[in-house]
Amino acid sequence: MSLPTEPHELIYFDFNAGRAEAIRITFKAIGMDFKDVRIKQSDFGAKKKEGMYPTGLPVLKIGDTEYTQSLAILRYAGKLGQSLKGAASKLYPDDAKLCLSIDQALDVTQDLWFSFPQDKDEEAKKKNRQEYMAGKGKVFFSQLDEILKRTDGPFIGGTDLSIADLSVVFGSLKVFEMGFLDHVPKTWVKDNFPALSALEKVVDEHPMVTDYYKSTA
Ligand SMILES: N[C@@H](CCC(=O)N[C@@H](CS)C(=O)NCC(=O)O)C(=O)O
Repeated sequence: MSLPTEPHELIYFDFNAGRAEAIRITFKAIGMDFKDVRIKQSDFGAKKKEGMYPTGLPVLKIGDTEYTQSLAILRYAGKLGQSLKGAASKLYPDDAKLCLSIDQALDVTQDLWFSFPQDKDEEAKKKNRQEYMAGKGKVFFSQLDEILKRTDGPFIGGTDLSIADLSVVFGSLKVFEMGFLDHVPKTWVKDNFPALSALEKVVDEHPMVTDYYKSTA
């Protein structure tokens, strides 16, 4: 199967983490031509008021059709790579059991963010985030840690980098580490789940990731 030739446009915020970064890296790794559209946070509110992006970003436009849901888009990118040769073919492997762990990790992160406290009141936000990270949030991280430790590693699927590693690292770990989350220490993951921090290091050093950042420098 060859890669699609219809124009692909991936729309997200202008930062190198969050829900679209794993998709950007996967598209690059499989050689998929796409337009990387980055919206400034300050412009987003006006676009929402116009009725755009009602369920948030990222959005993948293929031709005139808009697709939402970051993990569906990420799996699409991973599946496109399956027919290629080498490491790109293993990003979303054709192996049901391996994909059970990969998909489990992806869905755990979706639950983590779905429940993450977002109160307008700063005191309530602080209290709820601290409680969350000591309770349910920690349970989600424990699940990720357990999934990672199912194999001898270094990746979630064992020896090969997958879309789950990219998503866990860029969609979750970096978001903590970059200090986007008020009232949660940047070092929270490192302090509580060193194995996940070690995953971040091997992902950062993987040629697919370093090649991607070289290409965008
Ligand atoms: N389940 C959706 C959630 C999308 C989502 O909430 N995106 C955030 C950014 S990471 C957003 O756009 N929030 C602003 C909004 O929804 O208006 C997905 O995974 O794509």
